[in-house]
Amino acid sequence: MKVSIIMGSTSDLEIMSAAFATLEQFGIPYEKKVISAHRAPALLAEYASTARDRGIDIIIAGAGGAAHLPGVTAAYTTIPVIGVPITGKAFGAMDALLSIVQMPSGIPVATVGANGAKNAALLAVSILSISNPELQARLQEFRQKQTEAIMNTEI
Ligand code: RP5
Repeated sequence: MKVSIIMGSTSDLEIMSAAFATLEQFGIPYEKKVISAHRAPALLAEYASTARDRGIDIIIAGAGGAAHLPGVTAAYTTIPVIGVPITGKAFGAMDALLSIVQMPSGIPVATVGANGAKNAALLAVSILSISNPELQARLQEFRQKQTEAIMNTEI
């Protein structure tokens, strides 16, 4: 069981580090890498097409702007890809959001909200928990604590 977290640039690192923290919280091993679909297309093709054989179960891909990283990644592998639209300089996160969520038919990318790296990791945990009762219990416990935190909140 292993997750891959990739991003288009080191400028995405701050946002994407929320995914590292969440996977660590659940004790899920992950690898992380900066790979650009347009600056290093051959590297991405090699990385994504060998991901399954390297033991990766899910790829989380964060990118801003034209944000083709998650889509190109998904085209090179049949393991689930979760896309994280990152806020850019010109249009907020709308350009990244639309280019990730609007994948043409045949190659899906599960898309979370703008800068939603934590939710991407939680979705990965949820998918992995389908065949992992221990992880299922940890996720249930996380939800319970979250609920209690709300219930105990006083303002
Ligand atoms: C995308 O372009 C990256 O994912 C990043 O969000 C955006 C800007 O990249 P830099 O110009 O900061 O490297 O490829």
